Amino acid sequence: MAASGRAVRSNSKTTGMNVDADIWKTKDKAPTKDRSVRLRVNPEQSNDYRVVVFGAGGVGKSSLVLRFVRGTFRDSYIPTIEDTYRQVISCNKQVCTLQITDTTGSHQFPAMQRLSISKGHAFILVYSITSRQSLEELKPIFEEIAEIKGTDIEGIPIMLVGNKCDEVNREVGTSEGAAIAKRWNCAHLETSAKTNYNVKELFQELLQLEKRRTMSLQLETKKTRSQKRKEKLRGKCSIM
Ligand SMILES: Nc1nc2c(ncn2[C@@H]2O[C@H](COP(=O)(O)OP(=O)(O)O)[C@@H](O)[C@H]2O)c(=O)[nH]1
Ligand SMILES: [Mg+2]
Repeated sequence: MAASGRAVRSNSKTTGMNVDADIWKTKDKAPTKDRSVRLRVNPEQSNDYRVVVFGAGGVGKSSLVLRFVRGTFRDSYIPTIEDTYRQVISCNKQVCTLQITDTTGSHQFPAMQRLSISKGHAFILVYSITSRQSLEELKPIFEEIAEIKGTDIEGIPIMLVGNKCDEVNREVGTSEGAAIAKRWNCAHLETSAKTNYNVKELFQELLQLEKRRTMSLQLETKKTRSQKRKEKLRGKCSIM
């Protein structure tokens, strides 16, 4: 199909009017060919930007996502299987969907994990500052991301996040988290989903790390008709 699509285009370019005449002759078949050309969509050109959140169970992945998407927080712990949330953002001055996938934990469902990594454009790796173990559990996840993405990893936004920084029983120092982030060549931030500390900043920074597209959480608002008219009138006025 694809090959025939290309052939149609290059023919019409090189032979011009004669090909058009041929199309009229084979009127019934031509539209089918044409449709196949238009339906081919490159997934990389789609308007979705996929962010995947990884980390051990209980570190606050779901809480961070829910705080960001809905502005809510709950004290109870409800284990997640996999949930995806969607937000409208601006990408290269166009409207785009930010897809946030909240995963189950560190190493359950390896096939799902590999699929999420292959599809993901950016990653948030969460540990709890109250658990050294949760930071250690991120190492195999980071290694798997590095393995699947290969040399592309350099351009992939990754944030290492120390959540629950409102807690007093700290096991991981801020500088320890920062040192690991430096080793993994990614950014580091401490957050609290509970007190809403650095949550929006986390997503903002992640989008800023993406250098292949220009992305922002703010949508550029379109001017209304009356705004445009007012501006036009203002431009016409002059001091007599
Ligand atoms: N103190 C504190 N508790 C939090 C924070 N974020 C999440 N929690 C609590 O940690 C538990 C696990 O949170 P959850 O988001 O379900 O963790 P997940 O398994 O990583 O998705 C819940 O009881 C939350 O209320 C935080 O920033 N500070
Ligand atoms: Mg969860």
